[in-house]
Amino acid sequence: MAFTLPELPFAYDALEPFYNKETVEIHHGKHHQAYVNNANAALEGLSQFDGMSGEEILANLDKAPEEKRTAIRNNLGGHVNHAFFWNGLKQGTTLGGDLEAAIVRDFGSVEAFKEAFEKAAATRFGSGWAWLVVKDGKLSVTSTANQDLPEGTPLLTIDVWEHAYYLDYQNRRPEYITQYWNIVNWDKVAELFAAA
Ligand code: MN3
Repeated sequence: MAFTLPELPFAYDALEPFYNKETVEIHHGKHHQAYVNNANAALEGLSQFDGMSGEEILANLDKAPEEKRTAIRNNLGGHVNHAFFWNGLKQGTTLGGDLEAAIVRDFGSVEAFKEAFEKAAATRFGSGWAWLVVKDGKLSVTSTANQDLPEGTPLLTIDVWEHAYYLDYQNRRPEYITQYWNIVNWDKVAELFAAA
């Protein structure tokens, strides 16, 4: 078994001017590809994971030899998180319907949700991800370090590794986070919420 780099669900320049072509090309073609390659190398010969999804393998890391676990967690986690991230990006969608109602119910307002998400993304020290997740029907915001996955079912994520924004925003992570709202694929988030 081997994981492969998924094709992007949009053209490399589809997120401009908020997320530019060169950033997407390097982020997908170099960074994400490296996670795929390194995950495959770490998993080589581990037939106990045959047929499992990336998420399933990560949930069963104790079945891997101890010396392989860190490499699998970091690199397979990197692959799973980036695949999820790309699927959540698109320009021109809007938040509405049951998802908006649930956000208002659980955060008080859409603005309060956005503030909580931006804060989680801005205050994640070093490299990691901020998330909107649903667990037992309730929405919440969280963040994870490195390439760790969140608890609960992820609906939306932002990559706050420096490689995700440095070409476009240099050290200005808060500006990248604010601009991110222009490229959230709310249709995908609503679809994931309905399925959860
Ligand atoms: Mn990244």
